[in-house]
Amino acid sequence: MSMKIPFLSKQSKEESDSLSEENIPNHVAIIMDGNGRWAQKRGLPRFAGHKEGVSTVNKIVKTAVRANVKVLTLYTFSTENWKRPKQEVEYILKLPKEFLHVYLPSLMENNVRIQTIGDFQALPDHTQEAVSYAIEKTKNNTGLILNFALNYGSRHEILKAVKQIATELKEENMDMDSLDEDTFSKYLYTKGVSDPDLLIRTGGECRLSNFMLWQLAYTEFWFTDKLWPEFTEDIFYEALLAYQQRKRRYGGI
Ligand code: V0D
Repeated sequence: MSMKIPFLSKQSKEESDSLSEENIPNHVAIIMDGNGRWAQKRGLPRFAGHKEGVSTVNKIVKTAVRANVKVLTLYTFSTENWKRPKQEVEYILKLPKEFLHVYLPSLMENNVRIQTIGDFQALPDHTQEAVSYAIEKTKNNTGLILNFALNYGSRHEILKAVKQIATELKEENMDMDSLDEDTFSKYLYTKGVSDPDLLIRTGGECRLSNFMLWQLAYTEFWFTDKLWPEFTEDIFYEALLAYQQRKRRYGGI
């Protein structure tokens, strides 16, 4: 007579293939790569990919709300993106206004609060105005924090913190002994929000590209070849499931 040895059975405890309501990552950060390539593959201009990417943002925000994620950080524009052709940069910097014109009402309905990280003042006035309006409008919402990384670069963020701290030390507003990791974190754009639990990068590259270097120290990484405009609710669930399976795995040791 044969008997299955429980701890060798196929359905081991880390293999559960359905998403649990427990252990949803608090904070998910996404590098939304592959928009230009998506368009070029179809013989379309790159901006068509960015436009399609905007509608994917809307879908994934809704999924994050439904999954009860607390913070969703999206890498929309890096400090390196200024090096792209002028026309492409100009197009991209109009997307926040376009996005908000279409989706702000549904963000309000979903109780979503908009925030940003990055060098906001260096963005064109029209971009700042559209985003500031949405931040103000959603500031009392208590649901998902939708955090757009706009003109964000992590080394710049860290250097800015170091310079501010150095000034405070020099002016004797801080003493060196009180400077620890928690204090340092308060000088970053992300002050007040927890570190990401899960980082997703679409578009097939497996690198951080100057994104949240300090904040990602303990984060689970999940990469997919899917291009951002092809990213769906199902793929998002797949990433959440992978996260939960990893958690269960070392929860078991
Ligand atoms: C282009 C894929 C939404 C990534 C998504 C300015 C590249 C579409 C926003 C947005 C961008 C930002 C702030 C806000 C509301 C919406 C956005 C940029 C690029 C860079 F308050 N999509 N999106 N911003 N893309």
